[in-house]
Amino acid sequence: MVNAFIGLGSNLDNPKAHVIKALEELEQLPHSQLLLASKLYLSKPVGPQDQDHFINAVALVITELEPLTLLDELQAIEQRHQRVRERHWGPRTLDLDILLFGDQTIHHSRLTVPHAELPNRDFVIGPLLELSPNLSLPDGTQIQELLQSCPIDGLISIEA
Ligand code: ROI
Repeated sequence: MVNAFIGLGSNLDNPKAHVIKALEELEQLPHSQLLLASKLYLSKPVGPQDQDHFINAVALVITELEPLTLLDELQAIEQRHQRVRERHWGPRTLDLDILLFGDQTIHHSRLTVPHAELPNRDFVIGPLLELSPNLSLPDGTQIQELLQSCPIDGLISIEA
């Protein structure tokens, strides 16, 4: 059994509803249990600025699935949300990212863990710290330390 942190994000078609529904779908993952879900956060878009703010959250799942099987399951959930990706770093109905998979480092054509952008994204670091203030990356970096190079900027926790 491995603890996996999963990032959720949406900025299209009632983003809050997409994220809440996705959290419910994470509860149904096979051979897995949803342990914790962060609050929902309103965040400024990273990438092109001519798009709406995002709703972001992070979930902690304990799973028996292999990382690529978990990825398949997450992509199936994205598909059910009719994920559209019109342009690189553009708006999306639902993004589900494996941020951390236990203390594993994974370099695969389909999957990089820890998520390559984790250290640069306050909308991931904030909810991770909410769920697990003493969390560290496989290389030993404390998530707390990431705030020095990636301060929280305009991340607002909202009522679900
Ligand atoms: N920006 C924010 N704030 N939240 C996201 O989830 C998010 N996801 C993305 C891009 C387009 C890079 N920007 C984002 O994929």
